[in-house]
Parts: sequence; C-alpha cells; structure tokens
Amino acid sequence: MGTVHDFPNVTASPPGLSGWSLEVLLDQPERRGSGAVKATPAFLSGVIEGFYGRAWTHPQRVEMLDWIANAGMNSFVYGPKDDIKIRARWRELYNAAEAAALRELVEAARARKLNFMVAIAPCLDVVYSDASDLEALKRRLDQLLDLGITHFALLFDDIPPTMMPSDERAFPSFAAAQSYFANEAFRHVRARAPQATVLFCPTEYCGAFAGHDVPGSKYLNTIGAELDPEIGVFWTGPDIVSKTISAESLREVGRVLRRKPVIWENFHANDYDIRRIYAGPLGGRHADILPLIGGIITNPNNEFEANFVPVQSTGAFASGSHDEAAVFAVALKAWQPRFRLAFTGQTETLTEEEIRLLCELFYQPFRCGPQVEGLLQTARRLMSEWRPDVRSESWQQGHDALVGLRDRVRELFNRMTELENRDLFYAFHPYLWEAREEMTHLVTYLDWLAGDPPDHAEFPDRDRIYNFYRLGFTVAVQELLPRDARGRYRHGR
Ligand code: GDL
Repeated sequence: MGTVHDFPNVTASPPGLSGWSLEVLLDQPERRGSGAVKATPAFLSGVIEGFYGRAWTHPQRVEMLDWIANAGMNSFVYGPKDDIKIRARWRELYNAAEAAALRELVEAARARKLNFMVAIAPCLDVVYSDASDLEALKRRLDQLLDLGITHFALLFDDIPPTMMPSDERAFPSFAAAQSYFANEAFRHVRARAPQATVLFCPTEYCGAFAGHDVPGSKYLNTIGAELDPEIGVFWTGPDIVSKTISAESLREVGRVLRRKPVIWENFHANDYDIRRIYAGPLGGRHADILPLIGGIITNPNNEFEANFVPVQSTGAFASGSHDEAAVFAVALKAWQPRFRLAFTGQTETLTEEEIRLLCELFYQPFRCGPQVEGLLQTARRLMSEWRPDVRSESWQQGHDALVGLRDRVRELFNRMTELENRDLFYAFHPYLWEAREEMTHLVTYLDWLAGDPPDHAEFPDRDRIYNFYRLGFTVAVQELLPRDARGRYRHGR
C-alpha cells in the first residue's frame, strides 16, 4: 500500500483561503448567504432525517417538504440511520423501487424549490486507502447523480476514531484519511455537476467529542486544513444535544474548521430517550449566531407528526426571529387544523389552548413550557414540607391549580384519542398516557395530604394497583444503582 503521497489532496493546503480574514467575515451579518465566504455555500436551512430508529414513510417525507417550504427553509437531507444503504451497506446501489422513490422526492423538492440532499455514511467499514472503496463510493454518487441529486452529505458520525492497519500506513491521521475521501467525492460530483455540493459530518461533531477543547483538537484542525474549503462541515454545538450554542463557541470552531459550521441541530431529536418527545419551539439559541454559521439543519423527533412546531420555529430562527413566545404562538395556530376530531360531519379541532398544553408538556429537552413550569413550581412548593399548612389559602390555591392541570391533561388525553389524524395521536399517545398517570398520582397524593392524615398513615395504601410504577428489566437494573435527585449514585449509602 502506498504512502500519503499517493493521495494528491491529503496534504495540499486548501485553495482560496488566502486573501480574506475569517474574523472579519464571521462578524458581518450582511455577508450571510452572500457567498462571501467561499468555504460555505448559501445559507442552508431545513431538516435532516438523520436519527436512529424507524424512518419516516415516503408520504411523510413529501409532507415534510411542504413543512420546510412553508417554514421558509430551503433544504431536506435524506439520511435515516434506518436506511441500511446509507451506513452498513453503503457500497450497494439502490434497487429500482428505492431509486424511483428517491426520484419522486427529487421532483417533489424541485417543485417546492428546495435542495434535496442524500447522505452516505461509509464510516463503519471503509478502507480509505483502498481504491475499490473509492470506486464504490463514486458508483453510489453516480447513481444518485443520475437520479438528479446534486447535493450530498458524507457522514462520519458515531464511529470509533480508528483506522484499518493499511490506512494507518497510508495516512498520517484519521482526519486526513476522511478528508481525502471526502475531497475525492467532492471532485467527482463537481466534475459531473458544477452546482453539486457536499456536506461533511466529522467524527468529532461537537465540543464534547473534542474533549471540550476545540482549538486543541488535532482532528478538527486537520479537517479544517485538509478538507476542501467548499465542503460544508456539520457541528451540533458544545454537546450532541446542546442546551445553548454561543456565538463565541462558533467563532472558535469556525477558526479551527476554517469555515462557518453548518449546525446539525439535535435540539428536538428524541431517538436517545424513549420517554421523551419535543413539540415546543427551538430555544437556547440567539440570532447573533446566524452570521457565524453556514446554516441550520434540524434532526427532529422520530415521530413525524410531532415535528410541526419544531420545524416552523427552526425556520423562524433561521430567518432571524428568536422571540420564542411569538414564534410558538404563530406555529400553534398553523398546526391547529391537523387536530381535527373524527366525529362524522364535524370540523371541530382541538382548541388552541389544548394544543398549547400538549406542546408545553412535551416542550424542549431542558424544560417544559412556561405554564407547565409554573405549575411544577407550585407543586414543589406544596410538597416542600412534610406537614404543610393545608388550610392556608396559598396551599389550597396551589392544590386547586394542580387539580386543574390534572383535569386538563385527562381531557386532552381523551380528546386526542378522537383525532382523525391517527399518526398524530400515535405520536403522543404513550407520552401523554404517562403524563396523565403521573399527574393523577400526584393529585391523589395532594388530596391525601389535604385530608390531614394521621402521622402513622401511609400513602399509597397497599391495595391499589399502580400502572405508573415501572417494572421490567430496565427498572431492575436502574434499581441496582439508586440515584438521588441530583443524579448521584447512592449505592451502599
Ligand atoms: C447523534 C447522531 C444522530 C442522532 C443524534 C441524537 C449526529 C451528528 N449523529 O449522535 O444520528 O439522531 O445524535 O441522538 O448528531
């Protein structure tokens, strides 16, 4: 096997980097989308179907294109981890039926003036220095080009940073090997389609994976230096799911990557936790980051129907509006027609207040919606003492407010079961079921406290069957490591 010198692009310094100062360009909002920074194409905004688990259906993808267009965004990236030809069998061409479905999506995207991008993730078993693997990648790209696809994402996420022995001999580093491979792919597609673009997802795609030291990351510095400057680079922020993404952190990663990163937004992704779903607006990001990024592409909930507000609000953010409450209110109204009840001859939908409650219960990864957070705060206050003064006006008001929330959650649950759009119902059903059970449990406890039980009384009484007590293997394992409220293990203490 040859050395690195067999691969022309591995050590070549990126063309076009001299003559402009990243610092200057990164700080000028008006340059966004102007093409001033050659390293990033026009500002990208949209959705990536990029999660683990069951992929969306073809009709859902077509509908997503409408949502993206209506939200004022410009791109859809087809990249479900569930499509085995994206990852495990990346060398295999799509069969006739798969190719026909992709062609339909290409046309549907074109009709809506959207970029349609397809992902390939050769990362699990590629041998970067093996010419036949590069040929396999080019065959895949050729097939997609033949289908009219000119935008590609090469993903190297979620893999160990190790190489085959032959690659170790051929390349100075993992990052150099990946850059070589991606540059070759880029050159290939550009030769066939001058408008072709490539986005690259690095293996270190967030601050945490760079050991929270982005400037010190050899991997990211090499990607910055070796990857063709016209290839966009995905970045999820300081973490995989980032609570906030600061302008400063983006300036830093922009300097290292020598281009503005494209945010792969995992804020609404829920594939990592089967108990959660996020129907609230994008939060924790300020519009001051827009001039520092090449785009924002959100990878939302597995449950397609839950993504309406997330997609709308990501679109609003991408176009500069970050008033979370205002964006939320507009998105709720736009979503309401999907909540039509199934009763014959009716046009009634759930009310805006009901849909707001649904979103507030399942809001964002780091908090519930404002109303629900307020009620949780009330509940904490009611529970702060073992023997509260249950006759005080303030305790009774709080108790009433929580009874009110329980009733609204129950009513919401019942009304959701009558939705005409069954997928919308299924999207929330397990989560809403759990919320209703837990709320019922809490209020039963508060009712018990309000009755001023004798000191020796116990709650709950033994004869009740509690559905909300979780059982099974996972719970048994969790019980082996009991945690306190701050998540610290208390084994043996
Ligand atoms: C990841 C995966 C993504 C997954 C997400 C949330 C990236 C770049 N890759 O690590 O497929 O959906 O986290 O679990 O985010």
